[in-house]
Amino acid sequence: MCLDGAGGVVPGCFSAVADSAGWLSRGAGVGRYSTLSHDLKIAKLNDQPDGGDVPWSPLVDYTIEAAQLTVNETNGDQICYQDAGACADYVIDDISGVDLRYGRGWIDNGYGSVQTPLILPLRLQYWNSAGSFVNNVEDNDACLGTMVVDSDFQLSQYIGNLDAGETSVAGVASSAGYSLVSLSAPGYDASDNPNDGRVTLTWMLDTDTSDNTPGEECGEHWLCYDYNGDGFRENPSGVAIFGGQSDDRPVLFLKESYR
Ligand SMILES: [Ca+2]
Ligand SMILES: [Ca+2]
Ligand SMILES: [Ca+2]
Repeated sequence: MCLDGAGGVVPGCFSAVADSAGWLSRGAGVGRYSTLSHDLKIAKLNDQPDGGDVPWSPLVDYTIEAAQLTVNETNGDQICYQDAGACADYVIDDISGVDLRYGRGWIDNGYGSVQTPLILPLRLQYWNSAGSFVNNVEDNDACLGTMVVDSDFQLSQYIGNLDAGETSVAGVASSAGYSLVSLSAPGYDASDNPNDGRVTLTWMLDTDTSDNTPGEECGEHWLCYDYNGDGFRENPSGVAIFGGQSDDRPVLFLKESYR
């Protein structure tokens, strides 16, 4: 919703923060001004993507206002940054090279045997110009790509004979646009019954809910999404189902493979 459809940007889409700005030194004709910390945040204004959320590349101006750059010396002199003979804003114009996308994480549900590890694909997606979520193959776990690590996952909502501790995240393998999250085989309990049942795997993108909108499970992370359409965003999650298997009956499990 950042694009207004007329070449402009919707108010509230951008917010900028600059801290620790000030003069490092001033001398005869030369001043060094520093903004040590500054960031630009682009808000997801809507929980479901629309035509204004297609990939786009903004041109950004970075402005230090004239008032910040004006110094009143004790001897009455006034020093400022000048443009065309008058105190002026200092502007770095049309900064480009940023590609903005409306993203979400997506974990597929999976079904497998209690005897084998179960792999759930986690997709790093964005909303494309055709109005679909697609895997972001440029998010490839390299450089500034999204880091997917096993300690960020949580297992909860155990159902059936599958109990806490009977399966765990055994590993994560990341590729361009997706990761494969492997859950260990639950096996059998002490009575030799299969630990069959289901568990919810959640990618915990927002572990501090204190700064979220009330009712929102996941606030500021760009890959959170309103999966159930209730107006609040959640962490990505999927359900792993482990099936029991009788000894006298062949069972086939369908698996997807990725290359
Ligand atoms: Ca059990
Ligand atoms: Ca938060
Ligand atoms: Ca929701």
